[in-house]
Amino acid sequence: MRVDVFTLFPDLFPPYLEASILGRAQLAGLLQVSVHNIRDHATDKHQVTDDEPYGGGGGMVMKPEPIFAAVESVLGAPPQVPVILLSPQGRPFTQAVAQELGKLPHLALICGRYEGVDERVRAHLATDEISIGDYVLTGGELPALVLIDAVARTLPDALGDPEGAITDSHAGGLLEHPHYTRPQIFRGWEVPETLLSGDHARIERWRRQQSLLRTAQRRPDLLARAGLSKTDRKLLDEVQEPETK
Ligand code: 9D3
Repeated sequence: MRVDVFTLFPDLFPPYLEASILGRAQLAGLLQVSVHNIRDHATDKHQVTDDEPYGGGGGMVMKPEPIFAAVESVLGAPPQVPVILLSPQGRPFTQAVAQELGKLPHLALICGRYEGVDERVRAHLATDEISIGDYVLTGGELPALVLIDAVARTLPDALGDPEGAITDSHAGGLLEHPHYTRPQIFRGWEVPETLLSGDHARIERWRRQQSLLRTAQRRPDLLARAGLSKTDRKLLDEVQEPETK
């Protein structure tokens, strides 16, 4: 999969993209991320990329020309790949969206800064607009990294762990069960006895039960959409407090 990122802050990308799973996916040729500086496509002598909003008001707006020039110089005019604008007004990013984007061979990401980008970018260059959640960030760069990370994890073989992508939290629709490693007792806090039993059926049952309980307590919205089997319902009823049901 190929991803072209367009930003005023290209230096923010390499350290994260080169580390860990994303770095490995790129070295393995599964993922190729190219980062392009929008400022390189500003045509005036001072390489200006923002300007005051028509109609007045505070803040600055990203000019359309450098963004169109940057995207079209890399991808042609009009671009033949999906062009995603990261913006607070976009559709919510979810695991389902990550999986949908993971099927594409190539996509482009435009990161906004300042108060926003000129509406003509949204209307005539972007083919999609995505937000990563309802909180205010400084620009689209962190959202772009979040999107790349989540999409890369959906690529076959990207995790070097064939089960990783399936058992990931959210991929299965429920929160994960608790995890423990050595030591067996840390500051007097013990690992649940079931996990030490060696009884794999019992361990799986306990994990499923914990997963259901956590989801019920913390994310009832997820539980409602998970479609519990009769067995799941019984497991949950066994551990749930009557007043939380
Ligand atoms: C101070 C300006 N804001 C008025 C409430 C509007 C605003 C403009 C630009 C708020 C944030 C930003 C920069 N954010 C993004 O470009 C962005 C973003 C985000 O802030 N939250 C979640 N997802 C995204 S995707 C892009």
